[in-house]
Amino acid sequence: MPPKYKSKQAEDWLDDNKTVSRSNRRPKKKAGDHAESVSRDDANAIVAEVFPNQCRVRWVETGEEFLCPYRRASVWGHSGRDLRERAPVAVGDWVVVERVGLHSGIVAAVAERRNRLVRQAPGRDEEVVHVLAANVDLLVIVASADSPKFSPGIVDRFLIAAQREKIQVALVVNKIELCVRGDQRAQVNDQVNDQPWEVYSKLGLPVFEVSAKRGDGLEILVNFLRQKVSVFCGHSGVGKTSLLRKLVGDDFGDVGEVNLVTGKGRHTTSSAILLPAIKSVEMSEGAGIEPSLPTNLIDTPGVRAFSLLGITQPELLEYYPELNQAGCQSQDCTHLGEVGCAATGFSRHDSYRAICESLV
Ligand SMILES: Nc1nc2c(ncn2[C@@H]2O[C@H](COP(=O)(O)OP(=O)(O)O)[C@@H](O)[C@H]2O)c(=O)[nH]1
Ligand SMILES: [Mg+2]
Ligand SMILES: [Zn+2]
Repeated sequence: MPPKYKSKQAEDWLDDNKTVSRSNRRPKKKAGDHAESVSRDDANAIVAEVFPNQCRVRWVETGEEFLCPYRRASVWGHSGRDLRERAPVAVGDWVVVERVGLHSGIVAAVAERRNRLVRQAPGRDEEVVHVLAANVDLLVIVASADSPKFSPGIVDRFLIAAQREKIQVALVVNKIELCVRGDQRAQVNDQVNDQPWEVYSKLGLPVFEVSAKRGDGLEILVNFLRQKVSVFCGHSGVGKTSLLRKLVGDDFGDVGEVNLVTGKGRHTTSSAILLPAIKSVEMSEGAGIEPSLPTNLIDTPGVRAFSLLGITQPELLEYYPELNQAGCQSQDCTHLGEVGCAATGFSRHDSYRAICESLV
């Protein structure tokens, strides 16, 4: 049964008024009220997409997918976390599905999570969060070399959020074919400037320069993604979906526009979606080793940033080690306009200042 949407206008059902009021009526959790978490080994399916009151799950054994409702009472609050989550399951959650008939079932329990990527739910009070994805191995921050111009600000927001959750990060710079190569720049400028993303390699991040359009760098990237669960994030228009199409193969429909199960238009602009696993046959080609884990990729349309809730200015500064090593006059320089600050002019200084200002 396809998901039914009550409001055509609501771009994001998770944020519409009906959902808000419904969840407000949810009885407050009492101590000991949490549903029991199960172990990951007991789970038999993974959540691929979340809808109101139901989700698309992928059966681990067969890879078969179907929509199933979740029993709110048994899955809600399973994690016993500090912040309220606006949906009881998230993409990437391992779940126990009780089969009902051949092609349906009910989510009866959710396994304990390893980690989660969280954004603040728009239009909701501060304590309600949207878990965009759970149990991820890698956050792939996608940016473009040009169109839109490379922006450290958005990269840093994703980077810091992932590092706080101890999730490994990689930076993918797409549309590399639009970029003037170093030797050509030298002719124009008489001086080779660093690309604005080179600071991230210096910080120890794996950086991949690719072109979804021409195919440059995709083989190296897919090798890196092998057997991991990776979430692709970044500014809209940088080419996430185009890249994922190339990596997974073209047969998965219009991600971000069309629901894979129903073929109907998606009514959400900000929910994650787990793509079909990259087939092990393709993955093992040439390598000669049969991988034991599938390569799972998650697309995120319309997510601008993750929540940096609770981060303080000194903590933020820890993510900018190069500013602290700039050689400012004062050892305790916050790099926010002090006399004798040497950090101005660093490529990530503006991004640091902007995030700082948004914390106040
Ligand atoms: N020149 C160039 N354009 C690209 C490349 N990859 C994607 N695009 C274009 O960038 C636009 C946005 O791509 P899309 O995949 O929808 O971006 P998303 O919003 O990040 O998912 C589309 O017009 C793509 O054709 C690339 O490698 N080079
Ligand atoms: Mg997209
Ligand atoms: Zn300074």
